Amino acid sequence: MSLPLRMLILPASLLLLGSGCQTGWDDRPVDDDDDSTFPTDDDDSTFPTDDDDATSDDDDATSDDDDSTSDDDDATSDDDDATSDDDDDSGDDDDATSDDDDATGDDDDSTPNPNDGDGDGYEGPFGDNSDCDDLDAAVNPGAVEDPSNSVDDDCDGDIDEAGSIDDIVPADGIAAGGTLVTVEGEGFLAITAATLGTTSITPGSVTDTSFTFVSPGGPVGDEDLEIITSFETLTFADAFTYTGTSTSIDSAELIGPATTSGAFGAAQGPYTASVTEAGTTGTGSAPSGIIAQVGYGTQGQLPTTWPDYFFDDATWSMSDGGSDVFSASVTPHTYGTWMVVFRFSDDSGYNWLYADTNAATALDALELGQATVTPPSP
Ligand SMILES: [Ca+2]
Ligand SMILES: [Ca+2]
Ligand SMILES: [Ca+2]
Ligand SMILES: [Ca+2]
Repeated sequence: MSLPLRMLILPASLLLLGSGCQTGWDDRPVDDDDDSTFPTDDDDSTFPTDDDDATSDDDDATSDDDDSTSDDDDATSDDDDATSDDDDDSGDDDDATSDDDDATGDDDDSTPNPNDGDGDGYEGPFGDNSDCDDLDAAVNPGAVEDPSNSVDDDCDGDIDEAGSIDDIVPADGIAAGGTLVTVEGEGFLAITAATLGTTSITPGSVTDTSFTFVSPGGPVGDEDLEIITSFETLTFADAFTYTGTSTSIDSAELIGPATTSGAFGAAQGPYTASVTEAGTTGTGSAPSGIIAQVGYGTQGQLPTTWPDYFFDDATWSMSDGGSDVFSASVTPHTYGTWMVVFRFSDDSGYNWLYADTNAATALDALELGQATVTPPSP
């Protein structure tokens, strides 16, 4: 009874195969082994090393990847094709060369750095010796110093050194905020929170010895900087001064020059400016209680509204009638054309009167000096 049933089924399956091959026998997918499991495996004996079917998997038992697509299909973890890229989906880099070929950014070849004994990414005494304990992965130059474990965790030569805030640059900025401030010290990798005054700030570009923040703005006056680390709280009193506009200085004017230029790193000027305050200036000696500074900032921006002007102290030159003249050079920190301005304070730097070339009118970007750092010749 079974024979007639098989004869009924066989013609039906042949019909099914034929329906997908409309141009005749020569154009059919090649099935060299002619077995019943076509097209999912290659088990012919004539050509054991080539994979005949149309699917992209490599079916034969040998470990080389035979098909023409660039992916490695077999189950073993080696990449069989001739190109140097690692084609399989697993995260390891299979070929024998020491480079990592896959598209992800991780280095996943299996060859460990023989000079990094504890695998923390820093080499010990047989390498560049940057790891001061190549048997302890928790100790390396990128680690955070724990001040309580009697270990030099960060390999800087000091054991259990406490954190510190040593310097803040610049130490003042406009009350509106926005000034990019750099803090220098130690132990900053362990920061968990920071505040300027009562306002929290977000440390950026954090290293063990420095971080930056953007001043959030506040009332004219001094603010403390406080940082909380995993181990301690560090406070720098009166770290940053929010500045305002002086109303007690009578007048100030930029004398000149209108423009200067120079190579990178060269001092430009000197620029000079005068300041007048009845009863204080014009005595023939440096006026008591007056601070003078020269600064530079972004082209077209005023120091009263633009947070990133860079100021340095100016020196008294002479009295001129009822006024005093100060002078200073500027050395912009990078290429480009910069606005140059003077400013004067008679209250220890809290409020400033800014000087352009026309004291009779409001501060104007068109009446500031211009210092250009010329690009290097090609
Ligand atoms: Ca190491
Ligand atoms: Ca180590
Ligand atoms: Ca240390
Ligand atoms: Ca320690």
